[in-house]
Amino acid sequence: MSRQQAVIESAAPTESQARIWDAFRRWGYLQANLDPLGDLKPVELPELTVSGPDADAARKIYCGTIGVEFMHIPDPERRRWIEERMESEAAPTPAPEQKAILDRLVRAEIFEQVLQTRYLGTKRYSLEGEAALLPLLDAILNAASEHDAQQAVLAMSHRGRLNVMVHIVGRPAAEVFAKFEDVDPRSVLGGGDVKYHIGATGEFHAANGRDIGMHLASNPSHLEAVDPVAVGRARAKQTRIGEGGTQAIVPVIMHGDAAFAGQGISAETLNMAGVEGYNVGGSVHIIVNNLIGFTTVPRESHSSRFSSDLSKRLPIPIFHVNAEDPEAVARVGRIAADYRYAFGSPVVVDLIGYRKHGHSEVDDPTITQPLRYKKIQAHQPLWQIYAQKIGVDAEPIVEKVRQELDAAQKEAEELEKNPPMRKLPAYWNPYRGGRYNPSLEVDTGVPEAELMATGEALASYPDGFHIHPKVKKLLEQRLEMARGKRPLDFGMAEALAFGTLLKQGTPVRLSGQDSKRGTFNQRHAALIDIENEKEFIPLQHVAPNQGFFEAYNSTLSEASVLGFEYGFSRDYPEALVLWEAQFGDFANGAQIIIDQFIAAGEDKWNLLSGVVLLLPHGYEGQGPEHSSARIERFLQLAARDNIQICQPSTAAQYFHLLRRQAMRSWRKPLVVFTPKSMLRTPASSSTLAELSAARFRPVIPDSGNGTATRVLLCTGKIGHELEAERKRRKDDSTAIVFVEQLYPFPEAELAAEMDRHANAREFVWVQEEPANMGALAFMLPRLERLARGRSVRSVKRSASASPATGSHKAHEMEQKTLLTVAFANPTSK
Ligand SMILES: Cc1ncc(C[n+]2csc(CCOP(=O)(O)OP(=O)(O)O)c2C)c(N)n1
Repeated sequence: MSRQQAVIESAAPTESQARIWDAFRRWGYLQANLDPLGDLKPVELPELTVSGPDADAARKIYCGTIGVEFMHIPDPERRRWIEERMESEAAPTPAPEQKAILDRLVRAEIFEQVLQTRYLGTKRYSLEGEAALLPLLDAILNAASEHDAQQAVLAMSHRGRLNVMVHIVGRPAAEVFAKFEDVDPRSVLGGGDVKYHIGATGEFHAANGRDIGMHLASNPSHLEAVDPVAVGRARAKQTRIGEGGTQAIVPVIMHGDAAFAGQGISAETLNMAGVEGYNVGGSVHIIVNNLIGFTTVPRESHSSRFSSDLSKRLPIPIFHVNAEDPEAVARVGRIAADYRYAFGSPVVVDLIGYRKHGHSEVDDPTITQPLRYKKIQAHQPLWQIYAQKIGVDAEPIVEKVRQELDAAQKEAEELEKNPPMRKLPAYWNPYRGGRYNPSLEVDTGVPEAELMATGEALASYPDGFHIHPKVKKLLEQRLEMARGKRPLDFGMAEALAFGTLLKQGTPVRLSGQDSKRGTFNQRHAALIDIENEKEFIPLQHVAPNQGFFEAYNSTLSEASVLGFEYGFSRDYPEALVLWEAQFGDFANGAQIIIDQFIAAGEDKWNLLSGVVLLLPHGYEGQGPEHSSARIERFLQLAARDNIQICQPSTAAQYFHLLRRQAMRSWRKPLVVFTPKSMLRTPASSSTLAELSAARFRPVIPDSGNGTATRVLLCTGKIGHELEAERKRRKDDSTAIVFVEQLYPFPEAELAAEMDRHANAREFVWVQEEPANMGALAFMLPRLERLARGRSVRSVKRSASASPATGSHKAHEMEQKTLLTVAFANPTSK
């Protein structure tokens, strides 16, 4: 019998009783006893100033050390579920469980103390003050195991990370100590990462005797950036499993209170939770809430009482719990995990404790929070408080843990190198990273008959499907393309690249804003029945045993969606995973993901990804914000073959580039500057023969016989405009060379083409972008090297603070001048 029922003797509560219970369910959390140090004062509420047996019972439940926010959830079944769990008598914690909790609390704190004594003056971002995180994770993972969880994808920032690595992920303490010893600095010269950012894998031994595989994601310092990455990884792992995937794989994401409230990417990631393409059956969020961020107090960190408030935008529960009541913490952990499994919903646990030391251990917090730290310094560690409460002498446990850690430290000194804390899953075995070499290349051409058959499938839809007349026309044109009766455009080339890869068994996943149709009306991956809006996706019907094809319109976010797709690619190396920006310049909303994961992930963590970024780029007079995907920024990130940066100028080149990305064993992020106007220009269209020819060409040589006296070099759409201008001028002394792959720099191919033009007196880099943008700064020194003393010039727009003019007419004048200057010939008199 629930407490509520015990109090309310009649079967149906009276109206006033119902009102009392409703008030406590709704507002009780505002008076709950959540802060161990008492700085978070209860809110005075007239609704709760009631007395009587119902009020007493409700107050005990909703204003104790657990405060739950759930009355904003519209679904009555979910509210009832929480009421029942909250209002049923909490069984007393059995003695063995109490012992287990105590053991965890001791381990959490003694581990930190040992690190503190041994490695004085190094940063470790202690968990002290939030030691209850360990029993919380225990409870969540134990409950998840009851629901058949096989793996958990964990993400967290610096705070308590080393502790979690050892006590939850299951890495030996000796490995963590070895990182502090930093025994072999030469092995990581110029690379690697600090110990509180690297990932780890291991096993969590659940109370029911089963193991859960642990994957703690590597993350950068940039707080919360790892959130969507972890969720994307979980989704990939779930996709691998198929049915039952969301049961088997549970994401658990830990946050700092300041970061959770302040970083937009937390909100963006939560917003994806219920959206089909990104749903993971609910992630478990834990705010490790020490009521401080570095030196900043909550009232300076967020505009609301709780850092968790942004999660109220979703219909999901938030459990606040006082970190100094470990039994309540464990109870919340169980309820939260069960809720996730019952409804496939995210849950938030706000674990409110304190931070024992400064932001790091070398920081003095008494300068900025003198009063709070006076309290903290006088405060007993949780294991002592809890041991007294349950009447157990903890000293023998402390002694045992100290001995174990002593032994681990001796072991660490003997470890020769920093050991890897992570083992990659077997599905990574066929793939490699590192430096490029030409032996990695594979043929990507597809026989014409095969292209035709695939094209036929792509233009088909079921009988009775009511197709939109414009789409019908497009499909008819595609059919003509497939039959060799019409040149192939970029849209068809992409569909054929996907279709032929799918037939080979390669899965394809594409997401981005409006990516199903395509921003420029060019893709139409999903056909929509005009009578019932049902979808038909031809790429899901190209062959019986094909790879899966998924295309999703994403939420209007760059950072979280790219982070998610990067994460997905990390756990699905055999799939072609693409993220598309609406226009290329919007990619800067995802700059943290690009800088910290995509460009630097291999260097820092030795983790590979083959994620593809499709970034529409090109100067077409659409204004400052729809012209540039910022080629210059990607080139600045390029080093040691970490990424590929390409701009295919024809449909066939795009086809080969996409297939190459999936078919080579080399897993490297690929940045593609994709076309807008070029989507449909005849100059960039291709023939079936070009799609069946062997490979992507990093450099497209000039079509002439090598007698030109000037060579214009360029990338992308401007090359077609230069060719048209050359034709108009009937100029036969100028060669035009397309650099299709900017990075890794195609040195051999470009050198061969430049050398072939033995009569050339000058080489001119021509770009649409202003002088401070585009590939200019990257190309010039390289061209100078390859020109062997011959002149190298450049033609570009004047340096500019914004990428392009807002006036279409001004754009046209500039473009015309660009072409005129490109053909002006100062060296021939
Ligand atoms: C995006 C970003 N901005 C700034 C920082 C610098 N920084 C590191 S920790 C920290 C405070 C974090 O506070 P909180 O999220 O409450 O976690 P806590 O350290 O208290 O556990 C800041 C500002 C960062 N790492 N990332």
